[in-house]
Amino acid sequence: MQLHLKYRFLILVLMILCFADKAHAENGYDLWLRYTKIENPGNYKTYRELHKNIIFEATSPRLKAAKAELKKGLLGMLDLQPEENGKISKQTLIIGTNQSSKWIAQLSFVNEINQLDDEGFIIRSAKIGGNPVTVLAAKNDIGILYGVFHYLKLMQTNQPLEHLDIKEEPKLQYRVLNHWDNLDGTIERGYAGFTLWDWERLPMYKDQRLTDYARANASVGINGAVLNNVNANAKSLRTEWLVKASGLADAFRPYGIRVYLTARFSAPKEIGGLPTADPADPRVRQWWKDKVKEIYSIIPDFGGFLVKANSEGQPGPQDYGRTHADGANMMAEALEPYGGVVFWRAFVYQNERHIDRVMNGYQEFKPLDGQFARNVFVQPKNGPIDFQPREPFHPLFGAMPKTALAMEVQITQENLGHSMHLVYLGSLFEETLQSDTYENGKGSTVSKVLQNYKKSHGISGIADVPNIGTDMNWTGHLFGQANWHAFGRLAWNPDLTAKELSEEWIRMTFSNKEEIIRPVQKIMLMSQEAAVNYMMPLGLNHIMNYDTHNGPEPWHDDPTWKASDYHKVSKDGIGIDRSSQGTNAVSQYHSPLREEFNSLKTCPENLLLWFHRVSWDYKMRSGKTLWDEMVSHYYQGVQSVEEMEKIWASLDGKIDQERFEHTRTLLKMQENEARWWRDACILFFGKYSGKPIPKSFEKPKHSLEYYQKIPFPYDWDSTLYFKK
Ligand code: BDP
Repeated sequence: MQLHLKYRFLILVLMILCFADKAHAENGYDLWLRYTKIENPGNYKTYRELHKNIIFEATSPRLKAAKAELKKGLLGMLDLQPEENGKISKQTLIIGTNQSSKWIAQLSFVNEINQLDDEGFIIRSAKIGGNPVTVLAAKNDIGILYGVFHYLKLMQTNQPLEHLDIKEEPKLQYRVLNHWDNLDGTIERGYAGFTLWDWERLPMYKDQRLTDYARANASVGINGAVLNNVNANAKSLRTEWLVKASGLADAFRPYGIRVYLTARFSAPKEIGGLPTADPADPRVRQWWKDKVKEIYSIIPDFGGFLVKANSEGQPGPQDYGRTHADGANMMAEALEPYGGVVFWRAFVYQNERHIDRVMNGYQEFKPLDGQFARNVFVQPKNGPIDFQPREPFHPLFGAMPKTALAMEVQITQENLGHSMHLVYLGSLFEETLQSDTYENGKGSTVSKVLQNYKKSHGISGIADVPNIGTDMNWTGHLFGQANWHAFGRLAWNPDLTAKELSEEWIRMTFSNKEEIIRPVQKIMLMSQEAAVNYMMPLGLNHIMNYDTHNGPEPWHDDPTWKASDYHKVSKDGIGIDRSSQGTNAVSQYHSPLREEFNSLKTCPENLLLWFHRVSWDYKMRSGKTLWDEMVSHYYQGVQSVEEMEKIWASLDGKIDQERFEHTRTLLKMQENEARWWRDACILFFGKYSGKPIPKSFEKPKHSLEYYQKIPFPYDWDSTLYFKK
C-alpha cells in the first residue's frame, strides 16, 4: 500500500513537471505579442499599480479591437483585470479620441491631439483634477489602436510608465505587404506553408488566424495587404472572388488594414470579353472604370492595384506600343474617385542577354518621370537586380523627383536560404534605407527620398513580400518573425536602426534579461554578413540555383539563362565592368557616388565585383589577392554560422526547449548549407582562377562534380554530405 502511494506521488510529480514544461514550451504562434507575465518583480508591482482603473469607452470596431488588446495584455503580463468605474482617480489610464472620450476633449493639449497625423497618437503622463493620470489619445480610432500596441510594448520591453511624453506619427503612409499568394493556395516563393486566405470558406468563415495576422500587422503599423501574386490571375477580379476578398477586408478592417489586389493587365481580354487590353482603347478604359466601381461596391475601403507589367512574360501596355505611364494612369484614373492608388512595379526585364539587366529599370522608368498620375506609385525593388543578399540601392531612388516611388523589399528569403537560414533583414533594410543617393547633395538617403514624396505628392510608401504562411509559427523560421517585425517598424519609421529593432524584438519574443538579449542580438546582427559571405561576397550576385533559388549554381548554363552573365568568370578574373569603360551602369547614380563606384580604388569592396571586372591577382585593401580574399570571405561565412551556433547553444535552458531546439536544428542545417555554398563556389571559381585554396583552410569534402549534381537539398544523399 505504501509503495502504491509512493508511485502515486511520483506520477503526480511527473505530471506536474510535464505540465510545467508544456506551459513553458512555446511554438511561436504568439509572435512578439506573447504578453507573458512581467519577469521583473519591481516592474510587475509598479505596472500593476498604474492600472487599477482605466477609462476607455470603446464604441467603434477599431476601439473595441484596441480595448480587447489592452485587456489581453494586462491580463497576460500583470494578471490584472482593471476596474472601469468611469471616475478619475489617482493613476487612471485614460484612452480615447476627442470624439470618443469627454476627458480627452477637455485636455489642455486637445489641439495637439487634433493636429496629429491621421494615424498618430500621444501617450502622456498628465494631471486631471490633481490626479496623476496617463493619457493615450489620438485624432482617429486607428491611432488609438497603434497607441495601445505601443503602450503594451513599453511594458513588454521593461520601460518605465511614469513621466511619459510620447508622440508618434508614421513617416510613410502606405505600409503594405505584397503577398505572392496564388488562388490555389500555394505561395510563390513562400517557405512557411500555404496561404492564410481560405478561399473555399470565405467570405462567411473568418478563421481566428486572420484576426491574429491583422493584430500582428497593426502592432508594427502595417496598414495594407495585397492579397495575391504579382504574377496575377485575372480571375481574382471576377465578382465571386471579389466577394471572397471582401471577407478578408472585413476581418482586417478593425485593425486598419486595407486590402489591395494585383491586376493582370490583360484582364479586360481574359475576363472582360474585349478583343484588346490597349490602354488607349476607350472600351478598355471603361472596363477598368466599371470594374473599379464594382470593387468599391463590394469593398468600400479597397486600397488599389499592384501591377507587374511587361516583365518576365507578364502582359502590359508595351504589348500595344504604350508606355508604363499610359498603363498605370489608366488604372489610376479609374481608382482616383474612390481614393485608391496604383503600385506599378519597376521590376522589369525580359532576359534579353545583350542588355545589362542592372540598368533596365532605370532606363525604362527614368524617361517617364513626371508622366505618372498623382495616385500612382512606381515601385522598384531595393536593388537593381532582384532581392540579392547584397545589392547597391536601386538607382531610381533619387532619380524620380516627379514620381512617387515606393520601395519593395522581400522578407520571404527567396535568395537567402528560404526558411532554413537565420538572416536578420533589419540590417539589409537599414543598409538600403540609409544609403545616400546624393539627389539633393549629401544626406539624401533612400529613406529621405521615400519620405519626401509625402510633401511633394501627398503619398509615400513602402512594400514588402512577406514570409507569412500556415506554418504554426507563421514564418517557418522563428527568426523570420523578426524580419516581419523589422519591416513594419521601418515602414513606420525608416530611420530606426537594425540594432534597436533587434533588441525590441528579442525583448518581446524571448526575454528582457541581458543574458538573453545580448547573445541573441549578436547572432542577429552578424547574420546578414554571414550569409553574404558564404553565398555571394564582394558584390557577386545571382549565382544561386536557377530554379529553387536556394543553394549555389554559378555554373547554370542553358540556352535562355547563363549564370555567367552575372559573374563573367574566366582565367583572367571575375566580375562585370559597369564602370564608364564598361556598361556604364555607374552613370545611373548621382555624383559623387558615380565616381566612387566608377573607380576600382574607391568602389566599396563589398560591391567590387558588381561594378568591376577584377583580375585574380588584384591587391585588395587587406593586402591579399582577390582570389585569397574571396576564399577568406567564403570561409568566414561558414565560421560565422558556427559562431552563431555556439552562441545559441549557450542559451540552452534559458529559452523554452521548443523554440531552442527549433532554432538549434535550423542553425545546424544552415551550417551544412553554408559549407555547400562555400565549397561549391570555391571549387567552381577556382577552376578558372587556377589558384589553390590557402593551406590554412579545410579542404572541400567533395569534388565540384558532386556539388553540381545536387539539384535541391531535399534530394541529396545526406549520408554522403553530412558525414564529417
Ligand atoms: C523573382 C522571383 C519571381 C517573381 C519575380 C518578381 O523569382 O518568382 O515573380 O521576382 O518579383 O525574383 O516579379
